[in-house]
Amino acid sequence: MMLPKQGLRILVSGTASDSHTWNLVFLQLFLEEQGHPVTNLGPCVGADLLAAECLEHRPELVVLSSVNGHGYRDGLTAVTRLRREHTLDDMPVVIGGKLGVAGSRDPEAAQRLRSAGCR
Ligand code: B12
Repeated sequence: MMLPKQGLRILVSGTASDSHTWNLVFLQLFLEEQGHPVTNLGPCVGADLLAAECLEHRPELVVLSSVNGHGYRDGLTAVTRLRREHTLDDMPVVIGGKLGVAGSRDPEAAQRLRSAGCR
């Protein structure tokens, strides 16, 4: 894929219940190394704060990261809240890390996240 010269303006964020930070730092450094300017909101970001920051920064991509095992539940709440902001309809939201505690992929959970507005 050809990237725009300036890269994408990316907002990286932890999820509401997740206090882990190195995942966020790693993602920020990795994305910056690829040429993308990154705003990192840090850990424990609730859905309303995330929406407010997205309205202010207007990122071209939101990267949600969770590793504490509540990524599915927190992510669903976050993306559902973001999709209430119709001026952000074009803003892609992705989520990754560890979305549950089972240690295996859950295709149904992934599908529910996509249906709620993740890509
Ligand atoms: C360090 C650590 C902590 C530190 C965090 C310090 C800090 N400031 O961040 C402390 C001690 C505070 C901590 C606390 C807890 N932890 Co902890 N922690 C870890 C540990 C050992 C390392 C995590 C880390 O920093 N990794 C380094 C980063 C760079 O890698 P990463 O986190 O894996 O992130 C990468 C990938 O996940 C991926 N990724 C992440 N997000 C995204 C997003 C996208 C879109 C993509 C593509 C990729 C991606 O890319 C990242 C970079 O490579 C892991 C175990 C392990 N070895 O992974 C447990 C672990 C994550 N912790 C765990 C748990 C349960 C907790 C607690 C809930 C424990 C408790 N009962 O209190 C609390 C969290 C409380 C909360 N409210 O969130 C569990 C999670 C279980 C699960 N998901 O199934 C783990 C896996 C340990 C375990 N095996 O049980 N923890």
